[in-house]
Amino acid sequence: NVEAGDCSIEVKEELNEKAENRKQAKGSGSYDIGSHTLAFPSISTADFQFDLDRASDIIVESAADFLRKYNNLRLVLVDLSKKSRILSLVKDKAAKKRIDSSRFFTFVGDITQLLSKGGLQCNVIANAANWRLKPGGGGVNAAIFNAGGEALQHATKKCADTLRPGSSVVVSVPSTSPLHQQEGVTHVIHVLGPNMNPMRPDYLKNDYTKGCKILREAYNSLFENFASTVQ
Ligand code: AR6
Repeated sequence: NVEAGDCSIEVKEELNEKAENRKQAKGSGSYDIGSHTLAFPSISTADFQFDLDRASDIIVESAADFLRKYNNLRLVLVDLSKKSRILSLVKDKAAKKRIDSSRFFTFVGDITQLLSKGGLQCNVIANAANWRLKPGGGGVNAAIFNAGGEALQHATKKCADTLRPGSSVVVSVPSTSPLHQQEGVTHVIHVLGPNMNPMRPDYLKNDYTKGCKILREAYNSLFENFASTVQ
């Protein structure tokens, strides 16, 4: 577990003891649902062109493993449109696996406006980033950096310069950021997924053996880093 000020990279330690403490906190009435909820987009399935069916299997399996390990944390997969195919695939597969829908569900909305527009409190959100952690570029990355403003850009730069595929980095969102002030977002976790788009760096040439392995690593890293934000 590497901690560097307001950043933490690749948490690997067992956090079961902390999970136990959180369970007790819940009982004592100090439970804050927002800080126990991660909202995340489907990593790699738009600009990075990863196959939706394979991605939905990985999302559901990774989420199920995570929920078994941490029993008071919530995960929410977000996409912009009611017609989102990844949302319906994940919803169906999660239902078939009988995953508790109060702890893992899908949500239609802009991940940067979940509280103000959707009434959904999620203090931690994930970003489908690029390897340079550069703002802009479209997709959810542009939306999150726009909403976070310069404060988020600076905080991100302090944490890391680059990401390798399959890894993630937690950034504490400064209280001066509109994302913090208006949406109550305290942490953004930047994640780099596998790339199946020939026009983007680290193109995997349709190698889904590698691609699936990297996507699993990306979600594991994201979810463990989320757990590490809940002390
Ligand atoms: N709120 C919620 N979900 C969104 C939003 C939003 N505001 N915007 C997009 N999505 P993508 P990738 C969904 O392309 O495939 C960037 O340019 C979208 O519908 O953002 O991992 C980076 O800089 C899809 O389901 O990420 C990288 O270079 C999901 O978010 C590259 O794209 C991910 O779509 C990463 O590509």
